Amino acid sequence: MSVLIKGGLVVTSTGSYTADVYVEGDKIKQIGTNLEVKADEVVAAAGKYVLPGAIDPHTHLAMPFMGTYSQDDFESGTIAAACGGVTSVVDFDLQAKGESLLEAIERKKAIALGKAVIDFSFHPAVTDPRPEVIDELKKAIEEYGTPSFKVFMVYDFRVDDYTMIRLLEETNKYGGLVQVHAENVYMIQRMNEIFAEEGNLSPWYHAKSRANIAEEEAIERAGKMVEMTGSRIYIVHLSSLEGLRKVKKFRDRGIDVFAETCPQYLTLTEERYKEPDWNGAKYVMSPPLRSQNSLDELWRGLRGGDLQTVATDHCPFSFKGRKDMNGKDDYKVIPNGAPGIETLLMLLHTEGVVRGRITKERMVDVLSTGTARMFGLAEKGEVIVGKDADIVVFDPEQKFTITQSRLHMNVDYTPWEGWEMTGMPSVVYSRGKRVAEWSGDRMKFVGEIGRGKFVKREPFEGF
Ligand code: DUC
Ligand code: ZN
Ligand code: ZN
Repeated sequence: MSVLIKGGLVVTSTGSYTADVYVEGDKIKQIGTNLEVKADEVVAAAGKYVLPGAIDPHTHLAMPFMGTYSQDDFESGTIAAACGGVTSVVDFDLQAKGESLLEAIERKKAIALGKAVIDFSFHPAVTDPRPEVIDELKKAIEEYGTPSFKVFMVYDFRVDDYTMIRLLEETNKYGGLVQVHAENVYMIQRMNEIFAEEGNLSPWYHAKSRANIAEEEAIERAGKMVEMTGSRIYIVHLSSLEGLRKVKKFRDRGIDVFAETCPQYLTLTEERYKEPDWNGAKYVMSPPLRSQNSLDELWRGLRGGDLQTVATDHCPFSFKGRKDMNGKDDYKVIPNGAPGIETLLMLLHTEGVVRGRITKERMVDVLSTGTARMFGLAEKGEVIVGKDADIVVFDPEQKFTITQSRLHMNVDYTPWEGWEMTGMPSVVYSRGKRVAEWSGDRMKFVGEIGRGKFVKREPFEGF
């Protein structure tokens, strides 16, 4: 199978130029002007962008959480991803008690293989840090192809600071990267007690119980552990102005604190928690949505390079049946998470590029090229000869109104219902195969269930 994409604007993280892109099999084979090659499929791309497929390095597919499961599995979740222009996901793989990292990886692989429509990898999430698990990190980095490891500073499955220090030491030795959900669990616990005594239990108090200071403190502590060990760390879903200031402070001193943010923190504010009739529950995620000040500062951090990636934290629970499964009386029992895997690229383009907050080249960096480099996805993230043909032919003028019924995620709402988008994928390729295309007023999945493969990633090489 071969594809010739003719006359599009190839967007890279450092610049853009008009060219033809020729794909043969899984790979990008040639890039040039007026290429004289025959292809099975020819795409006229004048006026369109040729982008590397987005990589979502933060998803929770088919994950057990808060007494239920995140609702998208590897089939519905990756179909939605493909329809949004996401061509790889790196999903969190929560280690169960007593499991080795390899067992956790093989268990989740069995769940994903035969279902995923795009390529995938995993970040093992260390929840049971037995000495033999710490010893296993080297193998996970060098042999299993999973060089990044998630730890939580909150939730029942959190790790303590000693464990984080040990993980930082080991990953530093072998080329690994620790990713951290940074919130101070005791500050949150105390705020929960105070709000319970006051009878303040609506979704608004979810946000107030997980105040900016809880994120700020945890980042400070994590950063100090990095300073102590000389290692590096990646803060997932950074949400607050105060958290970003901490990240900057470390980075200005040459300490490798990297950070990701998510579309929800770049586009929505805590005002959403005030929506009536339990609607605020739709936005109950951790960390919570913040104020406009934080939102504005996150865009500046993205533009200036203090934030290196944008990911979704896709963890969907339907409004009816899941967000209310434990009643409507207490924010603490609402399953935490929101859908977003399908709306990543369109939101970054509309809210970022069209509104002049970032360039299209920076968008490519934070969604694809930088993400591939951060997480060792050596074959992904750039439209250059030799890489996997994970390509989005993107129409920067195409309008789309975000509407739940036109999306593919297995959930009954989207936080961006009614938002007007400018710029949508025309065609999406995953390793040279068409997986999604624009069709009338929405994206249509045209790929093959189960074609996605597990990708072994390379050790961290610096960023
Ligand atoms: N936060 C969420 O909102 N959902 C999944 C896990 C997390 O950390
Ligand atoms: Zn998290
Ligand atoms: Zn998450």
